[in-house]
Amino acid sequence: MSKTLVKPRTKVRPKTQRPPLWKVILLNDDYTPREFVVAVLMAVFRMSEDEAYKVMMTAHRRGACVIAVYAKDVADTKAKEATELGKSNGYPLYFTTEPEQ
Ligand code: TYC
Repeated sequence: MSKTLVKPRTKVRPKTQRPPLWKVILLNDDYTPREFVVAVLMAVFRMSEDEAYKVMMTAHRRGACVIAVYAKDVADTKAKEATELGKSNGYPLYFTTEPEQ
């Protein structure tokens, strides 16, 4: 009697867990110059000047603007770095983070 070998046709594909995303939020204030906010957005968040200007004006008009989403450690690091840039130049510019949804 011959034994039939049956090869499994399905592959086990473990689901890769995507890290939860965190938003970086820019808050408006009355003292930081507009050009400085634009420069920080370009330097830390790699925005074009046009993009940075639009984001800055949204925060200026509405009080806050979501800039981007990243993994938590990246979001925290960028928010801290951008806030520090303001602080070291004597401005109260502030970036915060919060989980998406
Ligand atoms: N409101 C500031 C001004 O009039 C400019 C500004 C915009 C500051 C956005 C912070 O997140 C900000 N000089």
